[in-house]
Amino acid sequence: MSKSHYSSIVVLTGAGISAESGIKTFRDQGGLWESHRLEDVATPEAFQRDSALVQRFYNERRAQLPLVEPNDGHLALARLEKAVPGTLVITQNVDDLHERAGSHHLIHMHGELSKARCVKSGQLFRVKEPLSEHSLCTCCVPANLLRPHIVWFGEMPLGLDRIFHALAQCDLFIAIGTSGQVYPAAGFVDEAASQGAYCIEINADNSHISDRFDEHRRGPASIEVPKLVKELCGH
Ligand code: BV8
Repeated sequence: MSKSHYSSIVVLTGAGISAESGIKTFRDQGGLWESHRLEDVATPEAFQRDSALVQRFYNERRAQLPLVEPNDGHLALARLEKAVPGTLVITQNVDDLHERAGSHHLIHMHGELSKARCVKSGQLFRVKEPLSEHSLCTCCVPANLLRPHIVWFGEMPLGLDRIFHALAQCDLFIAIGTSGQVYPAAGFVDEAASQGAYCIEINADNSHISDRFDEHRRGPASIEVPKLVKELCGH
């Protein structure tokens, strides 16, 4: 197995890596935002205004998780982590396909569908049945509301200190299946490039940040990611 000459690899994934598993992206044809206005379901104000609608939006997406499987793109990234221990996957996705594929060095910077959070204590709970506007925590007395453990627009993404530390010292940055429209994730390539990392974009199409990359691999993630991983670690 050829040893990858990169020792510190940061991978940023977006909805495009889960598309071939059957999870809708946000901005492609028939994407999630077409059936829901962003402002109506993915902001704290939306949750204040109509928590039943927001809970329903996330219940719908959470219900998909047991019906979908990781694809060859997710599985290839898990192989890369085994071959190059200095690999970190940062995902904007809130599905559980990376962990189910076997990735361990993983940061869900926009939260996770499978978890709910106490609005007061911040404690996390695994979601076992659909949430409603009446769902309550078991960590407070009296109990407080549970919200989806999702980072909404205007909220602070998770793990940013670990993320910026990794970006500052990686020698390879790979973005997979992201349109580069949402910040601060869309700016990660600039952080990596500014300290000399080699930057590769894998996407079915052009993105808003394609011009920031040294190399582009146009095609579906389930084909292009295994190809790149094979070049990096021989299998
Ligand atoms: C923050 C969870 C401060 C929700 C998400 C004005 C007012 C208020 C805020 C802002 C503003 N202007 C800018 C902002 C900041 C804002 C922002 O960027 N807004 C955008 C819309 C302009 N960002 C925030 O509010 C963030 N917080 O800024 O806090 C701060 C700032 C700096 C430092 C610290 C703190 C919080 C953003 C998080 C929002 N939550 N998700 C949910 O999932 O319901 S974002 C949401 O979009 C998802 O996470 C999704 O992953 C993400 C990005 O979308 P993509 O993943 O890129 O998916 P998309 O559909 O767009 O693209 C799919 C791509 O895949 C395409 O390129 C397509 O070609 C490709 N593709 C498709 N199929 C395939 C494929 N590629 C390969 N193979 C295939 N088969």
